[in-house]
Amino acid sequence: MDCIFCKIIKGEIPSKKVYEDENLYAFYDIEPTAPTHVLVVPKKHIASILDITPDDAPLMGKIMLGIKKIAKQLGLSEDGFRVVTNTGPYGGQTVFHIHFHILGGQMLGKMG
Ligand code: D5M
Repeated sequence: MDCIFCKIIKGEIPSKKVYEDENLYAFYDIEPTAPTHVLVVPKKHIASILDITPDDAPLMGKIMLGIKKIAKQLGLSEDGFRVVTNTGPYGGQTVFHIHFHILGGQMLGKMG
């Protein structure tokens, strides 16, 4: 499959890895929009939120627990951070492998 995040997970494209376990891979965003900007992706290829099935519910929980662990690892848990999943064209999604942006390291503005 021609998916850039699948290639990153497999190590075929280099990335700055932050965290990995059997289900998740996290790495620094190549185009950061905050002082700390990390992407958390499931190793399973799911294109977007619209493609999640009921079978993926346990995985979604593991992603949230992973985000908590990674945010702590990055030193973001005290001041807080933002988690964003862009979906489809209006959401600004550019990579169609579901991913969760962790944004932190400064006071973030309101979203619109
Ligand atoms: O977010 C897709 C994000 O993926 C965007 O912020 C850039 C980032 N990106 C794209 N290619 C790479 C590589 N090779 N390494 C790290 N980060 C990357 P979206 O929500 O789909 O717009």
